[in-house]
Amino acid sequence: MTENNPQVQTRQQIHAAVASVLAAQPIVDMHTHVYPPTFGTPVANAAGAPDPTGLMLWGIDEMLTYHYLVAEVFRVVPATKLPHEQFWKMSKSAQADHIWKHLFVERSPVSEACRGVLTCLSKLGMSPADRSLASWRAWTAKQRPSDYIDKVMQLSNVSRITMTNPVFDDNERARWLRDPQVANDPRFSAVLRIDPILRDFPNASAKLASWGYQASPELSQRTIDETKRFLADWIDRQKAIYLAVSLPPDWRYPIAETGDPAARAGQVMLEKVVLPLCQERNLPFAMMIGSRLKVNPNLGDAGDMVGLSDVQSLTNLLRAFPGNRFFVTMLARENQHELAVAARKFGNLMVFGCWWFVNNPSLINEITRMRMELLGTSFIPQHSDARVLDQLIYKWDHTRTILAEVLTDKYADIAAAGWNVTPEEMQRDVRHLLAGNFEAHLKG
Ligand code: FIX
Ligand code: ZN
Repeated sequence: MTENNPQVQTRQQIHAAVASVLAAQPIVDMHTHVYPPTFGTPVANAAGAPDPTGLMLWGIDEMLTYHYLVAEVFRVVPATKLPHEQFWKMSKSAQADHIWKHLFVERSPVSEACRGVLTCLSKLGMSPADRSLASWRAWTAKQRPSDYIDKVMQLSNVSRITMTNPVFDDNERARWLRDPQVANDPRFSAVLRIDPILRDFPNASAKLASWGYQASPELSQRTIDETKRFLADWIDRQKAIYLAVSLPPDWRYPIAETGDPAARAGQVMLEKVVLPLCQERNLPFAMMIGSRLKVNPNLGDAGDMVGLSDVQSLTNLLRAFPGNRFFVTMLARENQHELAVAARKFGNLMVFGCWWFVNNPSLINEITRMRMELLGTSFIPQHSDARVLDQLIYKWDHTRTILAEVLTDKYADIAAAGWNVTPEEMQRDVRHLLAGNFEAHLKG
């Protein structure tokens, strides 16, 4: 018997309550590659002429040509049969036709990325059973991009979309410089993404110099001051809510004085520019660790790979910078347990997401259970990493389903020990997981 509920809840009762609370909780998606229409869209639509270099990707052809599916189709039709350069010369719709034919029609679409397309179509009201790209394309062309964002946010119950804004991307940077209001859309938040500063400072410093900042590959105080001024200018321009970087699996901290010069430069930038600026501006720093880029350059964005990273380097950094707040996710399944244990040691670390190659049901389930058993509700179970707007629908639908199973089991476990969680307490927990932990770690 417990004072708040005399009857031990059945698992079925718990699951029903948990699923309802999860469905009702608006999500703040902390990492996506999604953009508002003000960044242009290459997709034919009812609101205006497409912009071939536009950054807002949505609709059936963009869903089908998602880089996850490009990687998968080259397994079925290898480059020996369809050379990469020939594929890249195909139109977007021809690429989509090719992927649809080989991954959906001629083989069952059972991969997570294939299944995601089906979930999106179904939730958007287009029956996958029709198997008709033509009708889906016609429907897409009748949509207005901004209204479509509202539709997708309503279907996925995402209340806020956090962008990724790579300042070294020429297309994106030009759009910010042309129109400082380009991201002035209340549904979106900006994030200053700075990979070259930490991964390739010699070349990054040359870019800064060409943009009027007196930086050079030499790690002088002037270079440090000018790089900081550059980042501060872009934090202000973007109204960035955090800074972010993706790091290779061989990122180490600290690096010996005699270490690789480019890695040393990255370390100096981290220690003397990025983390001090984040602390001054009360901004967290997000580190996504484990991406080995372009292992197969012929595949474009699909050519990146996972590698085993070093969590001890992360704990060295957390210990050295107790005044900074960090969001961290790691790409290798094998790093997840050590990362969760690291979060038990450092309150300035907020573990987040099942990133990229671990964003699959079997691994989301495993990782989320492990994190909850080690961290309670003090972590962020997921981010979508959506590159195509529609993907918010499937990435969150699939995660909610798994989260419902995990939470139901955990609540059932404590109910068996006499602790029944009320629906109000479930709602509180789910709000922490899907919005509150992110918002609290942003503010500090
Ligand atoms: O570095 C990142 O933000 C990665 O998420 C992307 O580069 C990656 O291509 C991706 O979209 C994974 O889901
Ligand atoms: Zn990403």
